[in-house]
Amino acid sequence: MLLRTGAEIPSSEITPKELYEAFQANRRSVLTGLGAMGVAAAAAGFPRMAAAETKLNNLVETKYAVPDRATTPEAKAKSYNNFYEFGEDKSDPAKNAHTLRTRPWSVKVEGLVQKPRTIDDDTIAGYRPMEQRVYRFRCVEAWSMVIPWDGYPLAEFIKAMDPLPSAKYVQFISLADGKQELLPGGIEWPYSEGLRMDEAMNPLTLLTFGSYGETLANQQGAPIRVIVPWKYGFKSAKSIVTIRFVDKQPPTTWNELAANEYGFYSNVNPSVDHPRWSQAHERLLNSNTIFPKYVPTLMFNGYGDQVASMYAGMDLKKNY
Ligand SMILES: Nc1nc2c(c(=O)[nH]1)N[C@H]1C(S)=C(S)[C@@H](COP(=O)(O)O)O[C@H]1N2
Ligand SMILES: [Mo]
Repeated sequence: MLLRTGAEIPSSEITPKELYEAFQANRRSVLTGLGAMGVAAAAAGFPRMAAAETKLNNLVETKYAVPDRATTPEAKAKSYNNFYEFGEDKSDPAKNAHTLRTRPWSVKVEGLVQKPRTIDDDTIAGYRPMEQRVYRFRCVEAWSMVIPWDGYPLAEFIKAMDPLPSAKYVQFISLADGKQELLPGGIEWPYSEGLRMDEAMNPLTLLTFGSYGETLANQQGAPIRVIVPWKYGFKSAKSIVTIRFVDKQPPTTWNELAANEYGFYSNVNPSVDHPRWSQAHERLLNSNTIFPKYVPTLMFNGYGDQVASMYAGMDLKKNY
């Protein structure tokens, strides 16, 4: 019915105006992408209309809150970032990432998958209604933020992509076109990360398009990233251009750079210290006070109930 154009029933009469406009703006990409299913999802809650940090509509609240900690102020979350493509200081990405062109954007889905394809980010975003999830996001340098991330479970997208049974891992590759970024030396670009298939399919793993109810800021990895809340921050690749299904553990940027410091799994684990610092405590970046507040770090970042079973029988000191 939504597809009916022309005289008989203007779509504007059967959908809220805002949704109608978003729908019109995105219809072409939706139609060429996932077909009728995508259109249905778009009607259910089309998430974005324009570039840079526009409001997301029809967010669904989920149960993944972190009730014991205050939400990090939005300004902090968007000015204290790691995005090495745009510089090495925490303040660099917010200053430098304006050169990132997030539109148009497309993601290649390739490797061990029924039908390799290239999909634009609007189509991917419109595929399911967005959920807002408040996560305790934990960086490896022993600090944490509590950020409401907006997206939907990566599992939903993976199922739709129909990977082959031989696909055991998912690799995420970030943009590095050499013109939009600074790409400092010492790191082999593009940034690459990966998850085991069961980790990628865990309902906590979020395909992320926004935070605080808005589309992602460039420095947060716009327009599309993942959030893996029970792992250290570097597992959550930003500005993804390729999602590749593979049969072997894929190479990952930090592991290649310093394997003794950064493992493939990188589950938050207070009993495994980083060679250069303890990981037993974390500094809360959830207030703007000048006195840092430290709290004990929780195994799996507090998400053990949802994820611990995936590592049953594994030595997490060896598989750090
Ligand atoms: N492409 C890319 N993704 C990346 C990084 C990066 O440098 N490049 N840094 C990682 C690290 S170390 C962290 S802690 C988080 C930071 O995410 P945030 O800036 O949104 O808090 O992004 C991760 N994803
Ligand atoms: Mo990090």
